[in-house]
Amino acid sequence: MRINYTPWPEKDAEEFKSKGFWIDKELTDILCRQSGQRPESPAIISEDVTLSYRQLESYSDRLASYLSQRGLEAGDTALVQLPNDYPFYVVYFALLKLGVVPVNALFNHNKDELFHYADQLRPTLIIGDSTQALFSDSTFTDSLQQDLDLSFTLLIDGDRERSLRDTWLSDNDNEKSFPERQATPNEVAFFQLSGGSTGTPKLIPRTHNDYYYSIRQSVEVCQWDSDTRYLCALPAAHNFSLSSPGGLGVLYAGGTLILAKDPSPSTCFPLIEQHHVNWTALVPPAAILWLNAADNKAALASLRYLQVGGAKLSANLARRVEVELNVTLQQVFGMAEGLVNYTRLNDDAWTRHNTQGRPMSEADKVIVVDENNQPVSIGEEGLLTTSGPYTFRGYFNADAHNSHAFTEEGFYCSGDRVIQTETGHLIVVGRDKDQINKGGEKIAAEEIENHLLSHPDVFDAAVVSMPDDLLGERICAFVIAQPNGTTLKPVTLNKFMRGKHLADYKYPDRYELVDTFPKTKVGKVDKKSLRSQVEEKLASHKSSSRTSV
Ligand code: AMP
Ligand code: DBH
Repeated sequence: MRINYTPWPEKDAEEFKSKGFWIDKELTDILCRQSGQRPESPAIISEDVTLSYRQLESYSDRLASYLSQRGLEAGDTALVQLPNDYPFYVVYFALLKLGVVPVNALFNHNKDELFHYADQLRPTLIIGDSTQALFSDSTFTDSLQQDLDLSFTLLIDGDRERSLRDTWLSDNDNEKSFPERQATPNEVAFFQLSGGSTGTPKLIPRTHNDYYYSIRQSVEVCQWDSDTRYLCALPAAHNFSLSSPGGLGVLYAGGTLILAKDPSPSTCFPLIEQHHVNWTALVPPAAILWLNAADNKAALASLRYLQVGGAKLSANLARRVEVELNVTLQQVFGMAEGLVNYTRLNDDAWTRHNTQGRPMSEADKVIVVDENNQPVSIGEEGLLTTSGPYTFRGYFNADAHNSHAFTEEGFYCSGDRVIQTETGHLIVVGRDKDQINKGGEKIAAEEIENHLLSHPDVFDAAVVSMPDDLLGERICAFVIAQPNGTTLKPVTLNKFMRGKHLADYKYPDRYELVDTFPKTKVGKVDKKSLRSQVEEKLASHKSSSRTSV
């Protein structure tokens, strides 16, 4: 099956090739070049396992051969959910080698998200990890298979079927017995996930050519090489930690990728010390936890650069990160849809602390526009629109949404409110999309509202962000009960929502039961006003608890 996606116009594609942005190679080239150049160098360290480039290549060959024997072939799709452990990359490369196109769910995604992805992609194959809650009991995968009429599920350490780990650990003379196929660098390599702002999570088709360019260019901007020792503490599948430059960037550069199960100081500090990590990436709340782990900073002696992105970092925290952790900060403002901005390693302190970086490529086009799609001046606030050699042209199977996610010129409207400086750096000042950014985790308000509306006693629901010292934002759900819905209480709603099996970060942190919603002039729910309402409540609560102490 050929996966349907919106390609770049022929003219643009030709330009990207002639300028050397697209090199007509598949992402498997990342591993192939290094397993040739430095076969015995350590590629991945995860707990007590160290894989060399040669091993990573041969493990993924063996897995690809096994999957091919089981009937998988180019054009099939897969739903994968794996934690931060080396099998994530073995599976990633094995599927690329076969031309099987996966979506990699984040490991905090729950049943609801996985059902949605599977529903959209109709995967031939599901791969999970039996040590993770969802895949530890077979009822979930059985129901997924039955409901969606999917083929089969494989587990890293399964007992029901041959465990996947055995396929690559067994000494197999016939390591590479899957069909050679013609490279298709303009086709979709895998689907990235969007935080989204609509009712259903959206899938982002990423082609070999575009994604490979974003990785190579990221490596260039960050000046990574074989001495880079990068700690991946955010979920491996996230666009930030996969490609900015992330796990794939280290492998491209020939460095060493060290995997952490989570970004807490207690997990990461010993790994940094033990493996002489010199780069890592965090979201702002994790950076705050690192700042607070004051007693153990000697462990960070080898760390030179700390990337922070996914959500806005305040200038004050930016300064503290550099001073207190003794690192150079790199702000990263990216999106799974494409465009990634970095502060440069030699940017001055003001730029590093106050901006979210500038586009990584000379070929990125960024136009900041007003509500009528007219460009605003440098220094003025507006909406970010962008196009370029690694910014996608359409969500998968979402024509209606695509028709307003892009301008007529094919620029993606990211929904971010930004100011562009004289130097081309961007300062993120707000958001025009109906989304909550809870410390880097994006939540589409509409998705949560739809779940609330399915409660029989809920008449209407409006979900907005509320400020939070650690996470930046949390979720507040304003709810109007049905006229006769007498017993509606926050605890009831909370219990009801938990039954929806959503990713943990999506549950509202606060419920406000109200009689009406404020409306804008055109009769829409005035979310700005709801945000101020809850903000005021929180502020007065804070000051009253302060006076009562
Ligand atoms: P997604 O589309 O789910 O990949 O999320 C990308 C969005 O995350 C961007 O459009 C921004 O809204 C937000 N984001 C990412 N990095 C930053 C950052 N450094 N500062 C502020 N917002 C960010
Ligand atoms: O938040 C993001 O999606 C993000 C942040 C930093 C991203 O996709 C990226 C870098 O590539």
